[in-house]
Amino acid sequence: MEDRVVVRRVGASEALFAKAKAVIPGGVNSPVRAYRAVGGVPPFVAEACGAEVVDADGNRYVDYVMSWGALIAGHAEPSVVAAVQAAAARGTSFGAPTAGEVELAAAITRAFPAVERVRLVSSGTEAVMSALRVARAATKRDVVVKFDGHYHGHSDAMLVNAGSGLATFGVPSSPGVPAALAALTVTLPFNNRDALGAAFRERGREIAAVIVEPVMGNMGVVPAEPGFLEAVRDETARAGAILIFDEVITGMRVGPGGAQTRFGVRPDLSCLGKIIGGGLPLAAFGGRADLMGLVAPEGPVYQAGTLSGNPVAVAAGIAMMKLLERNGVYDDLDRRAATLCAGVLDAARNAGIPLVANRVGSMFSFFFTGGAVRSAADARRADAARFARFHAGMLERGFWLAPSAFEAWFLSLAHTDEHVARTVTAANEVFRSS
Ligand code: KE4
Repeated sequence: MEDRVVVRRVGASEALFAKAKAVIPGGVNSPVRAYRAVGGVPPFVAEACGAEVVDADGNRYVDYVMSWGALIAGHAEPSVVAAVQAAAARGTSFGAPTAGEVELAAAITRAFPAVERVRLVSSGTEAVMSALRVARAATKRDVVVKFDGHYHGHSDAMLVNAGSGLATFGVPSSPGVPAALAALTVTLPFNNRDALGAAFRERGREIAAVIVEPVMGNMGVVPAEPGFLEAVRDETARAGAILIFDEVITGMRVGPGGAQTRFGVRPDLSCLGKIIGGGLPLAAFGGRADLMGLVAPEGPVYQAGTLSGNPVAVAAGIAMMKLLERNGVYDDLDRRAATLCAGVLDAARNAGIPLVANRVGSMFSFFFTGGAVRSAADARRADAARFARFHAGMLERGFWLAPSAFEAWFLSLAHTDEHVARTVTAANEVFRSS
């Protein structure tokens, strides 16, 4: 079978990128979008519908980024668009409480039993920053623990790399983060119960919180090993530290109640985002009523936001949560994701290319490596150059993948069996030609 000759026009995106770089740092409003990890000019999106995006040159792609996981129902989902249009026509922001915020907060507490009360914010970063502040206030401790490769937004306390030893304090991973602040963040290897135990033996009484992506999605997908989340839960409970699940990706992605429901581990606080905002700027932090009672104006922990609970974003979130209450939604997503992963793995095996897939529900990623990927260190050993070639080949064939080996693929309810079959066929062509 001859490979299809693909000629992708890029002139409009190239011109837009040149203009953008004159007025926006790197030409983008979030770094990963600049395609620096894979090379080439980032296509500028003109529009999207369902599972497909169209770029400024008119090229059409099947989308597996789906706004970094937010669009589990697909682009421009009709009920979400209608809700947004109706809300906007009633006014776009009031800076005052609205009935919609109460409805969305109630829907979130129904979906996540550990979230007894919730505060709506505008980004995952803001949700994490606020949850950490609550945990530090509640425990009167300063040290927070995160895991290597886990990403929790760009607040200073979270832009920290591992220190020299496993349980030593961190070093800034970005200029502008004070060393004194980074020193309050301990970074541990994920899925390593020995390192976890050592950190709590050495510093347990200083630890305010452990924050974890219950399924790591920011080094590619790396699930927690069986028993690891339970071990984190036990260590934090024993030390009087707060367990924070960062479910900005996994919340409503890996099941109707997120990872905490899927895996049966109850965090003290949860951070949510992406899906619960239906693709608009909305996120949330919530959890135990006693902890959330510390949040102003009820308690002394200050947290605020001009656009928090924005009525247009809330309308999108309500429509999305209603849509995900439909029966069988997750079974379809999981089945299609499993079919896609199996097909791509078969194609790689037939081409003699070492490839590993990690998947939880409809979030998954492929690593160009022969061995298991159980940690960020394992993920870093994968062949990123080969991923970049794969990314370019798929883009040329009309498939929109995250421009980094360290991101997840996301399926949506708008992806069909035909989209999946075409994706496997394209992967087969790319593997055979690279
Ligand atoms: P935002 O501030 O970007 O809304 O959320 C930060 C965040 C928090 N927690 C987790 C687990 C996250 O994955 C994120 C953001 N995810 C990235 C993609 N992996 C957003 C994409 C980007 O940074 O452009």
